[in-house]
Amino acid sequence: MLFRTDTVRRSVTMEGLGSLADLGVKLVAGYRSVVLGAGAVVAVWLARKIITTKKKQKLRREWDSVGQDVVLLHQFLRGKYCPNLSPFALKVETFLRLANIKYEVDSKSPYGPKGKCPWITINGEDVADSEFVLDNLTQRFNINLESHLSTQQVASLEAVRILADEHLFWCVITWRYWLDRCVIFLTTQDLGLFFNTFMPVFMVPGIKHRAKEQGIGIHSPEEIYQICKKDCATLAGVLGDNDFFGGEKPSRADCAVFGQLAQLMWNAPGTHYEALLTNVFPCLASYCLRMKDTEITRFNLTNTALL
Ligand SMILES: N[C@@H](CCC(=O)N[C@@H](CS)C(=O)NCC(=O)O)C(=O)O
Repeated sequence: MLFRTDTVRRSVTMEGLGSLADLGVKLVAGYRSVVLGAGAVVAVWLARKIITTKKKQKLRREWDSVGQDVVLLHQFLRGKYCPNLSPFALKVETFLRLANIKYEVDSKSPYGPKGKCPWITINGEDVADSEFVLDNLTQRFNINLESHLSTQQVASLEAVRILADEHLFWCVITWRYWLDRCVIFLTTQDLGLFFNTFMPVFMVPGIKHRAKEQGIGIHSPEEIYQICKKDCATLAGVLGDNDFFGGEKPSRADCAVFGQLAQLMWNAPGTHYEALLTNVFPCLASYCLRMKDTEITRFNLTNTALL
């Protein structure tokens, strides 16, 4: 009995030791694979970090190579009929031309530090948001496109600029990307098969969501059109008999208004939105052509509307 009990006890102890050893082996193996897995994750993360840093350094060298006091304007690719699908990019480019500032265009990195297009690099400094860009350049190059205007006129033009940049803009993009599902817009660009196919897939829900958040998206398509029409009526009223919003010469506000109106004039062909300029408020269509002929020539477009 004693012998048997002893054997059983011993075999129980041996078994216990065996499974403990198994457990230990399993733990070590598990620990090893966790360490290996974590190591792999860190290695991939590091490799990505190094590649991105190297890429950024290469881009930075490219951006800096444009030279001292030359603006590098980061924006989307040229359109077929209008220099840019972004009204804010066209605003900045118009300003650069009006102010006679040397610049080059980069379309490889259109989204800047604030995640929006356009932005600029000048003398190694990045500036994002069209208004901050214009402020920066105005100060840096001592530009004054408003020397012929009174303080009151400049203030009124700022209100006009806000109407264009912050209100008319929403009508245009809500119609372009959500209501029209990018259809007409894509005919005005050379974006290639991928974007032609997938742009509506992400833009329609994306802009619908943003338009609802902003407020314009709660209205019906007809109401949105009427809001756009009222904006155009206001702009036509402010323009009156003048050649430009700045009077006899284009001012800083003209850059913004032109950027927005150009989207209706050249990026909505054959639509009731284009007709707002060409039929309903022809003074705005003439204004766009005048702006184009004044400073916005010689763009390298694939079509001829702005050549
Ligand atoms: N307030 C900005 C607006 C710029 C802006 O909204 N850009 C649009 C293109 S027209 C953009 O980058 N959208 C991309 C996004 O919002 O994700 C400016 O004046 O530059």
